[in-house]
Amino acid sequence: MFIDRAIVSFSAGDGGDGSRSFRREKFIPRGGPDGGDGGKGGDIMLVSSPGCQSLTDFKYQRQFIAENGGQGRGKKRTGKNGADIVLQVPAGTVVKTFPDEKLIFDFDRLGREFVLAKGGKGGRGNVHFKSSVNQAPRRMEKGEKGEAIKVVLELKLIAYAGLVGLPNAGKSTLISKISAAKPKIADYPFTTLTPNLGVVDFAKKSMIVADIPGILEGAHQGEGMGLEFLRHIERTRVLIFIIDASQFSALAPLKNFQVLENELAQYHHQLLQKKIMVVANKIDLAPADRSGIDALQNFCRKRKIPFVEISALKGTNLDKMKKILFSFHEPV
Ligand SMILES: Nc1nc2c(ncn2[C@@H]2O[C@H](COP(=O)(O)OP(=O)(O)OP(=O)(O)O)[C@@H](O)[C@H]2O)c(=O)[nH]1
Ligand SMILES: [Mg+2]
Repeated sequence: MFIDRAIVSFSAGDGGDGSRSFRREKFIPRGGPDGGDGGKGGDIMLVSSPGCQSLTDFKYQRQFIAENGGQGRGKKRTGKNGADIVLQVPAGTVVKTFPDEKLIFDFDRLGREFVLAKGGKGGRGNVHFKSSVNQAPRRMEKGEKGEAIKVVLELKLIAYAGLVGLPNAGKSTLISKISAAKPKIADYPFTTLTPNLGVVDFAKKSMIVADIPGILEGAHQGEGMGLEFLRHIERTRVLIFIIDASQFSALAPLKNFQVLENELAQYHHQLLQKKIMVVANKIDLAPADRSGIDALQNFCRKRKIPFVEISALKGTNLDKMKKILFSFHEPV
């Protein structure tokens, strides 16, 4: 199962209380204060690590509580520090506040660490409070409370390119032909419900391409699958627009492109600052009158957008398409 979102509570450990204690030794009848400090509460830390690919673990455990610090004790003994909890998340995870979803931290690459909830400091024992006027202080401090926070963890796929298209355009068919991914393909809209990633190889290079659910007009307002899926292409460098150019398409190719472009712009205008290419698919079923396809091609030429006609089903022009795609490629 592909899990890309989880709501989780984290509570760091409380600091241990400082101790109130006085020396009691045989030959020291009125011993001074010797209460030690409380230990620190355990922190909760997240780390983006290569071993972790999804947020599945957080689906089964939605609450994490770190250990409290131990109490200080007599003879100036400090309480034990509570153990930290270190949790792994995949690179591409963002942490947001719950429920207003403000960004707290972005694990934009491997090896990043973030202390999500800090353990409370231990309280000081009475040994610290001795003064010239108070030789036998009864004062000690309580340990601080550990931080507690409820957050949204969200995994954004880090694919190099994302396939965007209306439902049924042939996105899943395409990724199944250019990579080893085996997504569900069917002749009805919204076959794809969660993104599929595929590794595409070409000329000894490879890149990750994401097949996402189809985008409908009104998607940015929550139509169809709503915003759920647009999230997944926020991080790609390239957007591949898949346009159904067959005679059975309900929309003219250029109109089709404009609907998609408009939805992306409404969702987040920066999406359109990515590099894009346009792929007219199902060319094996192109209408006899090619004027609709030509209109899209001319439009792309004017805007200097690479354009290619393919048949994902028949495998036509897939190398040509990959060649264009890899011409965008730069090391990441
Ligand atoms: N003739 C023809 N049919 C195609 C081509 N590409 C895809 N199809 C068919 O179009 C239908 C939809 O294909 P999918 O790959 O599931 O489309 P999708 O864009 O992933 O659809 P959603 O996941 O629902 O958004 C299937 O019946 C495919 O066989 C093509 O190049 N030519
Ligand atoms: Mg699909």
